[in-house]
Amino acid sequence: MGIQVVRGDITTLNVDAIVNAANTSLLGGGGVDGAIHRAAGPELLEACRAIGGCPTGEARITPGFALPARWVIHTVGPVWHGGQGGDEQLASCYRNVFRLVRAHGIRTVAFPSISTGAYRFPVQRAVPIALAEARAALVDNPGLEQVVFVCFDSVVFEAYRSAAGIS
Ligand code: AR6
Repeated sequence: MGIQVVRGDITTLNVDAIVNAANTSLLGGGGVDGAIHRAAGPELLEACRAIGGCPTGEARITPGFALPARWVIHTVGPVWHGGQGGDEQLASCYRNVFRLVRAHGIRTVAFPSISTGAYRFPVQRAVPIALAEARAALVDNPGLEQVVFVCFDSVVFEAYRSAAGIS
């Protein structure tokens, strides 16, 4: 229940929804986006093509197809350019994902570390934003049971664990 921090590959998780760190085309890419498309199969690309893209800070939902997760929620994080501008866009990603979570009655959702890979958003800056939005969503949405942060590498894992107060 509540917030969980795990290390691993998000495509293997048995949750209602996994979140994809996509780009504005929604047509796939590297990193977690590539892994999710490979694991979900070609129908995911077709579903994304039909949506026709997603602006930075927004989110869109598709089925999970061959994934264990029933849904994929695609969001587009900001590219890091320095300064404060990206913080609000990153928070907006999480808020828009949680809006879809509520609308679809999703009880368990897993996130990758949005924007902190290819988009170079500093992990130490991204983690408190992610945790604050997750805590707010758990308070606001009684149907939401579990928010899992899935960390692919040890730097991200340690950043989440220390910020979440997990030893
Ligand atoms: N499970 C969980 N986390 C993963 C996995 C996985 N299978 N694979 C990578 N990560 P990134 P971004 C971690 O670059 O920074 C794509 O090309 C990774 O270690 O995937 O939002 C899109 O199409 C890092 O901690 O996403 C966009 O063009 C985190 O996921 C662009 O990259 C995010 O890294 C988006 O860049």
